[in-house]
Amino acid sequence: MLGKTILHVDMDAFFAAVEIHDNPELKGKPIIVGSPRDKRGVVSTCSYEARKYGIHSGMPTRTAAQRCPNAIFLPVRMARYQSVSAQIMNVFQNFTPFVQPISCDEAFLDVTGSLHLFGDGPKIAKKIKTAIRQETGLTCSVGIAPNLFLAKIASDINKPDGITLVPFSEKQIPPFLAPLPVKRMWGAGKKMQAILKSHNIHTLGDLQNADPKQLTTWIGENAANSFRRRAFGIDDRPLVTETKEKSISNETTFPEDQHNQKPIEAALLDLADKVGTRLRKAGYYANTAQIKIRWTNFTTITRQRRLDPPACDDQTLRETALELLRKEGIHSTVRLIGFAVTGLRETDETPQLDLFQTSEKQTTKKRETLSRAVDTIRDRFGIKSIRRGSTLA
Ligand code: TTP
Ligand code: MG
Repeated sequence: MLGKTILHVDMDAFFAAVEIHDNPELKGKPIIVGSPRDKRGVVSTCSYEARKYGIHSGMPTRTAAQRCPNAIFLPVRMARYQSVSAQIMNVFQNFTPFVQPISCDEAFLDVTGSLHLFGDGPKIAKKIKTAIRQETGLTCSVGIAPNLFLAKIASDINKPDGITLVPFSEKQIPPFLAPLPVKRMWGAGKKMQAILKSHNIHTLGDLQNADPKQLTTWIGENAANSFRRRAFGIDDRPLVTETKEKSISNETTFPEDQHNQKPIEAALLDLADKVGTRLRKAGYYANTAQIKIRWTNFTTITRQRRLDPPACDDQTLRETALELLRKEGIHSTVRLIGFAVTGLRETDETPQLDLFQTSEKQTTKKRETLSRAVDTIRDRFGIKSIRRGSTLA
């Protein structure tokens, strides 16, 4: 089983669907959004009814008009589509902060950390579809997969208004991909497709079975390697979120999966210390502390808590880390443990608090002074020179 759950969400016939939503009389008709029918220019997109005539994005509108004389041509209203796009992106944020917008109507979502909140991939996909429909009146299609490439391929398979779940077991992925035509693959431009076709490679299955050496002589080493990897569904690119929130994290994988509380807690406290030292060196305070646990079956969870007031001292970080771990409980064997602080800021001032110095704030100030003293000693004598008893366990 593979570890991440990635969704690719893509709106159906986006510009055309917005036009139909705004003018329901257009429903069920061949709608073309783009240049006027008698001018030079191309189709931006068209409704699924128009696609039956072979019309598609990028086709000259004059050709489209010939293929479907009673199509309705509408101009592009970009401002309107952009405002719908913003609504969609907002919906995504309700399900995960890890969103990578690809264009105005599609995005990747890493929902791995949201599974415990909303259910498995297909459940989240349904919830997102419902939320988008409620918010915008429009439909979208969703691909669910363990990586970006597979999710993107999948969202296209049951379009429109569909959900496609890619198998998550490594064995089942190549047979799932095998029947798909090569053109479904990113980077397989017209020229590349023609070369592959001339060597009888039409599907991803053909690519899987192709002799790597021969493939290299046909399309070059780089393309051959990357196409083969993709044909087998391999893709380890990370999702790149647009607004990268500042965070500091550390994690550790146990040499052997752990079930005992003591060593797991000791490892977590070590991580909290390391993160704390880096946090203070960077000159930040954090308003959120987060633990990450990867269980033996590779499912990964995160649990977080707000730090109020924002803190950077070891004791607060250690206490919060332990509290989060104990609350979750070690109900399975642990493969990896991690600790992170997010919501970093340069000051611990909070508007409400600074009206009067609260006792919590005085406590964290004292702890901070102590932690900074420890940092000075560690800087001179090394990280192991000064440790708390519980970490030694
Ligand atoms: P797509 O998601 O590629 O297409 P679509 O949403 O219209 O249809 P599908 O159901 O197949 O996803 O593109 C999103 C929007 O981007 C599309 O509605 C119009 C615009 N667009 C162009 O303006 N020109 C183009 O060549 C393409 C491909 C899209
Ligand atoms: Mg689309």
